[in-house]
Amino acid sequence: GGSGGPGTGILTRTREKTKRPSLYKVLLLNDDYTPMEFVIHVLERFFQKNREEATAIMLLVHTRGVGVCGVFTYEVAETKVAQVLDFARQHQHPLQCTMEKE
Ligand code: TYC
Repeated sequence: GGSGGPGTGILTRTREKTKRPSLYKVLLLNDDYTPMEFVIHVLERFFQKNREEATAIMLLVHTRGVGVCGVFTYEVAETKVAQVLDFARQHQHPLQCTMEKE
């Protein structure tokens, strides 16, 4: 429905339909140098995966080249990517992480 701005005489349209936020997949990319154990640790630490889930995702990335760590709103996905890249650089691993609109 529409409503007027108070006392302005200007009519503005009020949108009542709830919009869901767009979601983004955070992806891990394979490389030849990052240790498997480090990737598992990243998945546990930043994506709340248990050891079994983390190992499965790591192996999928290792064999297929890319894999989904989780799905988040834009800001959360952006933060996760930055955290993973920072952490990998701190440990001098070339691990790559990116995001993609779902
Ligand atoms: N391919 C790496 C190795 O053999 C392991 C690895 C898995 C690296 C997943 C990155 O996103 C990755 N040590």
